[in-house]
Parts: sequence; C-alpha cells; structure tokens
Amino acid sequence: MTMTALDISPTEIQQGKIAQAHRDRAVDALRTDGFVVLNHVVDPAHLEILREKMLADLPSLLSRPDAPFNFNTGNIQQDPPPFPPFLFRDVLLNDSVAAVTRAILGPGVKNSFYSGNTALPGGTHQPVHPDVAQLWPDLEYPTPAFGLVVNVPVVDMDAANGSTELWPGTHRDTTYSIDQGSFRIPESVLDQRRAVCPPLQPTVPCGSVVIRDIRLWHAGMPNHTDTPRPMIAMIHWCSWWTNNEPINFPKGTEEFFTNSDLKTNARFVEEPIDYLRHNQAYDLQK
Ligand SMILES: O=C(O)CCC(=O)C(=O)O
Repeated sequence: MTMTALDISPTEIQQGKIAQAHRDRAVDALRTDGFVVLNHVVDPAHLEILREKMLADLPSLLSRPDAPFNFNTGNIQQDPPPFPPFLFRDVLLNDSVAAVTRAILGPGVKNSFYSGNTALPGGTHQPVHPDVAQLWPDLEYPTPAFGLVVNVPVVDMDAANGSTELWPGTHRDTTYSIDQGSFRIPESVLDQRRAVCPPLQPTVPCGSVVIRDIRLWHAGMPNHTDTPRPMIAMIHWCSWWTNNEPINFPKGTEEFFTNSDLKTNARFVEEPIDYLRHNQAYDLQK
C-alpha cells in the first residue's frame, strides 16, 4: 500500500481552510488505512522552540526514579510545556488537522490530551498495540472512528530515529475489544497480518502531522541515532466521549483556546503545572 501524505499549500494554511479535495483524501485514508500525513501544516519556527525545550527537559524527566517509560526504557512519556511561550495554535488548534478530525468525528470534536513520546537512543521495539481497541466484542463490522491520535514530531522523523511502526488497516480488525484489557497483539496474529499488509514506518518531515485512528495497531521503535526523538501527541475525540481527565493549562490562557472548531477539554489552574511529573510508567518490561 502507498501511504497518503498530502502537501497542504501555503494558501490553504493562510486562509485557515484546507481544500475540500485534501480533506476528502485525508478522510478516505483514515477510513481505509487508519492514518494520514499532512505536510507543511506546522511552522518550523514553533517546532524549533518546542524541540529545544523538550530536549532541555529530558534529563530532568529521566532523573525521576519513577520515570514514565512506555513498555520499555527506550520510550518515555514526555509532556510538552503547557504554558506560554510554548503554546502554538498550529500545534494545539491546527486548522487543517481540525478540519479532518471534525469531518470524521463530527461537530463538537475535542482534544483531551497534550503529551508526547520521546524515542530514546538505543531503545527497543515496543509490543504492537492499539491505544484503544474496539468498543464492543465480536463486532460483525468495525464502528466508525471515535478517537484520533494527532502526532506532531518536533524533529524530522524516519526509520533511523524511530518513526512509529504503523499497521495499515488494522483499525478495522474486530478481534480485540476494550473489555479484554490487555492490548498486546500476539506474534502469531502479527505474522498473519504481515502477509496481508506489512507494517511501515513513515518518513515524516518536521512540520508535518500524522493523524491515526486510535484503534490502529502500532509500536514505538528503536532510535538508531544518538539524538532523542520527541513527538507531541494529542487525542481528538467525538463530542460524546467523556471518559477523560481535562488537560491543565495556566489561568490566563483561556483566550488562546477560543475561536476554533476544535474544542479543548481544558482546566485552567492557578498553581504551577508540574508537567514533568504528570505521567506514570506504563507496562514496563524489566
Ligand atoms: O513513540 C512512538 O513512536 C509511539 C509510542 C507509542 O505508541 C506508545 O508508547 O504507546
């Protein structure tokens, strides 16, 4: 299969309106493959600011005795700083991304997550997993999407520095449902799926965004370079999905989140936000 990566034009960005043909292709790719890449939608200058800060934050995050590794010590959960001057509309309220996620999830689509994954040099292959499996067991047909993960790498990302492994079409597989608890896909199942459609690691230039169906099987991958690969992660949900903690932002930033079709499930707090202690380790393999 060929991955769908759409070149969004400067005019579309300036007008804050993605062309309908682009939106339709993105929707089609998300429904068929379970993911799409939108190129040139985030200002590289914003990503440079985020990259510098996230790389500077990393030693402090890693020094936690309970550092929030994901599955193994090669992948760490790293929130970007959730306060000015690090809040950017083209990251948190990106018009092109919001047009695509709204087309799939409907009016009232909302972001309920602002975190990230950093692939550390020399890491290992995570177990392949969906972030959320099908909502019901034994479905005859998969439901439409209910959640979309929006990944914004803050560096160029490819197989060398651990671009996420994606398994096209697996968001439509109905074998696993949330009631089963554990979401690791067994090797025997992966072998069968590989014969139908093998996984890929997309090459994603800095400034691009990867949107994927939250049910898609995927894995964090080894970073073969000597530089960490930070990648911001948000999750857009349909309006009726209420199962999430709000994201903490400082009081005084309320205005930033207005005037967008994308809602943000935000809580505006007075106290300093300890964003580097926010996450816990997940399923650590010793
Ligand atoms: O860092 C990545 O590329 C993906 C990480 C991931 O999928 C996870 O930790 O669940």
